[in-house]
Amino acid sequence: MHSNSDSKVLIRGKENKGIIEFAHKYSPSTGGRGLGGGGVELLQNKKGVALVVTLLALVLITAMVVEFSYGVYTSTNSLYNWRDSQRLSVMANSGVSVSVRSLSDMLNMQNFSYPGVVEIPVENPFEDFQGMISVRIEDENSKFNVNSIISSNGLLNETAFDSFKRLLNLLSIEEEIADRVADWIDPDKEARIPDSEVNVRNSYLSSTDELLLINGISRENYDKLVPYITVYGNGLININGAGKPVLRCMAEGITEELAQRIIDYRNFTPFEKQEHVLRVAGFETIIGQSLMGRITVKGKDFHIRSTASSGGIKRIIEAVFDMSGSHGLITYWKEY
Ligand SMILES: [Ca+2]
Repeated sequence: MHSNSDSKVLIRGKENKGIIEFAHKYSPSTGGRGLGGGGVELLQNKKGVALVVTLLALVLITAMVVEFSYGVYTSTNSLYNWRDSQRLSVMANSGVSVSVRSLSDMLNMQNFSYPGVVEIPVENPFEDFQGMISVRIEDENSKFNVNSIISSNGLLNETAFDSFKRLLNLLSIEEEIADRVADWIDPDKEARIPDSEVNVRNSYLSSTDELLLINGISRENYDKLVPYITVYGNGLININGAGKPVLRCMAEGITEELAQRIIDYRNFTPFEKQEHVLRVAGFETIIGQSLMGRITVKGKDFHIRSTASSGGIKRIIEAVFDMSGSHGLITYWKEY
């Protein structure tokens, strides 16, 4: 499915003499490509060259500290061609660093973040490296936070719970999954449905993978659900990035057409305040009002996946950064 939503990306990067600003507009006809659904837009473009400049600068800097990390990599990668592997690791790290810096600049500069997902593949970033660095930045606030169905006092958050059930319905997944997840998270042992309190964790999910441990959640259901959910963030949904099912699950009356109007609106001009949703036709009254306090226009937690590959070897870093402070704070890190 192709999508023409979210066609603008704003990236700032540092270059020798100071901060320069890159503002790129990608139209679907000139290379922006969408994977559809869930705000999963893949933006491929020739203008990604701007990122190359930033990447190159960082790659050069990090190359200088390669020697420092030799010790670590000789022990963990002794079976590999460790030099190549280490080089890719440095590249992947550079991708993460560039992403965090760009995000930080962007978030400090403006009071909104847009779009929900950006993916920029960079081929042969510099002369001496034949390979690919691909960075994918995803706003976790563009998804539904499954942890939000249980409030911090341990009780059900009815509004969020209803949203979760609607999301499941929209994805053709049995609604009782919501009960199972609620019992998995809530501290009590009162089963909402038979066996939903058996072998449960009774605490918040630390990753979406944990859903696979819950009785009744099949791999198939998980795969359908996972693009639209998160365990990070404050439970507020970023209307500048949320995909259609996430927008729709927020309130009963949000039809496919109304959700599309939000997407069309933000494509034209991203929302700068939550109240601006009231400007979208159909949201002026009760539906729009019901969203106040439940939505945001700025992401807080961002998932970054940086892949460096060359000659059949690949290094991937997946990380989540809390960007609410002046610098990104790592809340998750995996390298493989
Ligand atoms: Ca429980």
